[in-house]
Amino acid sequence: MEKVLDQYNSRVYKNRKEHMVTVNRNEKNEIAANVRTIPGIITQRGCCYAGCKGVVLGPIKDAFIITHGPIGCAFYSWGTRRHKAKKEDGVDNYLHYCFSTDMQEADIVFGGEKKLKKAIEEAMDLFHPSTIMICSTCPVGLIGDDIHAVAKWAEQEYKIKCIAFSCEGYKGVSQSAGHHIANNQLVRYVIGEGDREIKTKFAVNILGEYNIGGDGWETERLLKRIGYEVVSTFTGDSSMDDLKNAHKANLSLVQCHRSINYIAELIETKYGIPWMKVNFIGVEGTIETLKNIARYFNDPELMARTEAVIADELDLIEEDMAYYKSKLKGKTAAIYVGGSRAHHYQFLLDDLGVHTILAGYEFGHREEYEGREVIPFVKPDADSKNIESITVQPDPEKYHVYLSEEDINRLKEEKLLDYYGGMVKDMNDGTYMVDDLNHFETEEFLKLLKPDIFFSGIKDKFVAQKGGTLSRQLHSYDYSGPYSCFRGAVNFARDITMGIYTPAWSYVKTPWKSAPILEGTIGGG
Ligand code: CFM
Ligand code: HCA
Repeated sequence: MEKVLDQYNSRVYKNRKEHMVTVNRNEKNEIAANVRTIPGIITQRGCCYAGCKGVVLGPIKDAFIITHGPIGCAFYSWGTRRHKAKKEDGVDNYLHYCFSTDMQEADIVFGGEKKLKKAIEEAMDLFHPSTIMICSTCPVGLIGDDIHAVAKWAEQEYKIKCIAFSCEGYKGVSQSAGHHIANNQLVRYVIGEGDREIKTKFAVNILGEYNIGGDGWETERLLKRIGYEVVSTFTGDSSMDDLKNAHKANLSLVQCHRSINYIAELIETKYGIPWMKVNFIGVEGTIETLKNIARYFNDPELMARTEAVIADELDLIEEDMAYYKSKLKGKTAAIYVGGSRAHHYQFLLDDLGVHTILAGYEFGHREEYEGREVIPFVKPDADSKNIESITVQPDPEKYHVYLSEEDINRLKEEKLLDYYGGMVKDMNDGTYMVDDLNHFETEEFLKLLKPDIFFSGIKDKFVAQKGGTLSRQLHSYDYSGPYSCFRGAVNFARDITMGIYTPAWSYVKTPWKSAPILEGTIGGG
């Protein structure tokens, strides 16, 4: 770490040092996170608009989203995230479209509301959507267009739902602010409006699952196989009608905590529906999650069905997983992604014998690294008076994590009972956590640590590969997926085995490894 930091001037050194931790599980592992990136540093982070429009709202298939602003923001958030959606009878699907007001200089000077209204008129003429969402980009906030007034006008004029999101890119320090804005509006204007009939007593919402590469479909298939009813998924392959009915579920399952914790907590406060942190990435992680959910409902038949489905799904993948593990065991990985996958994917890598030596989030908050302080308590089973599960939660009203006795004992033994939820408890001593890893640090850490694979995104993938390190995108899964649950684990294992064993790496001869970098002069005609 010092070798990387030493190359900075003293101010940057001081700042960046606080974002780096060498894991020592006997200590607190405090890390600076969710704070502003120093201007001039090439960060991988995105903006508030990306978090709101791109991440949370983007996957809702029948929401007609208008990006209000100059064309760039709409264009660069068009179709890159691979949140998939199926055609559904009677439900519009706008996912392949990209709508924008394409503001010009005159709109910036004289105001863009007229153009926004015109865009809505055009949308109504051509597509007749029942929901329009308006998302602001930076200039809209700067010139003060009142998108909320325009939304009200559209609702009256066309008798549709129109929701405005003031998610100007500059708000906050990353995508994270945009998640919050999207979550608030969905709770305020969408959830609670439906009156769908719920057929089972095991009705769940899947929150923080955006169906990247089909992950949500795989999770839903598994849950339905066991006997759960999935009321809504926020927001992968979702329709407005699904989201409107979220308050009808018995339990919310939270896959990506970072982007959706606000909705989980607000649904709990407003409708009394508890939520539980889950993880469907990794074989062991999925098994533990399925058992935890069954424990929550505390129904013997559901429990038996869970065990049976786990056994069957395992049976189907065991041979493949063993083969890939034999190819991957002992390899090392570095992971740098948004706000949850840098943790979740460590479970899947563990299943394959791959050690994670460096991990970091673009915009995770401190609790995603350090975990939350928890107060353990035993939840007695009301019916049988048996102690069925042990609940660990920092705030009994808000945070529900159901753990087995085995888990509790392990946590006790490892002196980790005081913290729950962050990635640090799942990392080994001597590995590194680096927050908001920038381009310079990426190259330096890759040179020093030489992981066999670097999981990241589009902005740094090719820099890594040109330097001879395999890189797979953990945002979009390149062109692959699903990676969730049991079958997804095999897809993932296959993809990284192919990547590591491709003969291409023997042909990568970076010039700087054999000769000094060319020097020359610029100019002179
Ligand atoms: Fe949650 Fe996500 Fe992630 Fe995220 Fe994202 Fe994404 Fe991500 Mo890219 S919601 S925090 S804002 S799991 S878009 S589907 S891959 S950075 S780790
Ligand atoms: C975003 C979206 C992103 C970007 C991925 C990447 C995604 O942050 O705005 O940088 O490769 O998953 O599509 O995180």
